[in-house]
Amino acid sequence: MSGVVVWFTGLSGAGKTTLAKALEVHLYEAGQKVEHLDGDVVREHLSKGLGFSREDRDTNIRRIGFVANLLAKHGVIVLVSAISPYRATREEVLSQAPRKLEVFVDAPLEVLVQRDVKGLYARALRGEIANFTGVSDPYEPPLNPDLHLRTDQLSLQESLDRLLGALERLGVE
Ligand code: GGZ
Repeated sequence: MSGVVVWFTGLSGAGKTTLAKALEVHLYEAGQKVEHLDGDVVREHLSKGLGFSREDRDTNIRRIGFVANLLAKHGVIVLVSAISPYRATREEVLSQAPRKLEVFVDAPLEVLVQRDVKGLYARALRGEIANFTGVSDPYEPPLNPDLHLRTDQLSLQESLDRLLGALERLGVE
């Protein structure tokens, strides 16, 4: 049985990494083969040296997509958490996945600015970070995601339940 690519897209601080980690633990404990590719982590290794221009972001996403699709072809459930701001690039890489779930991790910008766990929004709003997604760089939301999770309205457990339901509908128990 082929694996699945679960692709979490959304702004910085929306909850992509948190959700992917929670799902990873759950699936691992259920005995599934699971891998997590996180944008932040990939940028320290496979995508080291890339910046945040459109070209560099697309290169990053194509690299992540390439690895995710390879793993998924071998039966792994691959969880990707990356802003992946450009719709066409997401669609391009996901069109090559054997099975996929596109998950839009969403919260209003005001909430993200309030959360600002890493202080990045404050710095971006002061103009100290150029091309910051949602502030000074575009984010193109999915038009028809498989799941749309409003993390300012759902608990982590509620989001996890929806993810597990969507995986079940794909035949992953
Ligand atoms: C967006 C940035 C930027 C800019 C640094 N714009 O929330 P984080 O901090 O920990 O994760 C974000 C990460 C974005 O990497 P991705 O690989 O997910 O981006 S993309 O999919 O667009 O390639 C954020 C931090 O890097 N960060 N500068 N200018 N996020």
